[in-house]
Amino acid sequence: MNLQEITKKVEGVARKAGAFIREESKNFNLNKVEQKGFNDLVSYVDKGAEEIVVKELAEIVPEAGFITEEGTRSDNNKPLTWIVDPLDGTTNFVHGIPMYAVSIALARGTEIIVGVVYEINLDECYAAYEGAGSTCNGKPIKVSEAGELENSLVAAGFPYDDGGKLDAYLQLLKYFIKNSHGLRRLGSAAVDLCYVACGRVEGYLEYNLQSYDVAAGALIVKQAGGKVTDFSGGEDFIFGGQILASNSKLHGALEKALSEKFLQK
Ligand code: 2AM
Ligand code: CA
Ligand code: CA
Repeated sequence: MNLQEITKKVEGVARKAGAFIREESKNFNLNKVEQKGFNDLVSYVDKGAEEIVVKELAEIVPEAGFITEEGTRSDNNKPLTWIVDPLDGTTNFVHGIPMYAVSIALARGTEIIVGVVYEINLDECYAAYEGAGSTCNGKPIKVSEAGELENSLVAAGFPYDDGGKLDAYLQLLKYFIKNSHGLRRLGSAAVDLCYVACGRVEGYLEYNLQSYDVAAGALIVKQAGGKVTDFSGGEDFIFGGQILASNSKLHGALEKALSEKFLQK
């Protein structure tokens, strides 16, 4: 099977897991959850979606290993590895905010060669494979053309483990609030990245993330003409826990702000 065929099949898998999550969201009730135990129900939906994904991916490329958030399968010493977050944006899901996604990537070594993100409630399936450009529901997408921070919208995540640098990070975010069209906190790293890819936002940054949060989305940004680095401009953004994604044109300005207001603090 070639990468194009694999990507098509992975889109089907993401949509299937997404349909399961969408169905579960209809029965979702915070009071009921508290009785059952908050984490149990969430992990039931996350794990249920992951089981669907893992079973189907294993049939598409049987020789590939897995890195998955819920640990349904873990086997990351193969030449090819599936990197899976079955539900990215769990806090949104729990609170009934309809922005969450299924994220699936295929890596060759540490290089991502296929990425699919399905934003469940908008029914938007983003996909890319090595060298082919990015699509949303089959149509080509491109990053935006804006080159100035003053004409840009920036998305950022707030770290759950701030590494003792939350004050510096908030100063950086304050700079973006004051000098751009605005700042957004969408709550799903996978969706943030796809919004850079399709031009809804010009830049996105977050730290203390895991590979399964960003692997698929990072390829989708790059194949849509964007740029993705770690906070220092390097390549360690899948496993390194820091990600800066942009439409390329804005990257320098974002990197400069990060360096001056965060890294040097
Ligand atoms: P998740 O929904 O799969 O947990 C939002 O800032 C991003 O951070 C999401 O992609 C989210 O992925 C991730 N994240 C990491 N740690 C988290 C936590 N403790 N609670 C919620 N989201 C977390
Ligand atoms: Ca995640
Ligand atoms: Ca998750």
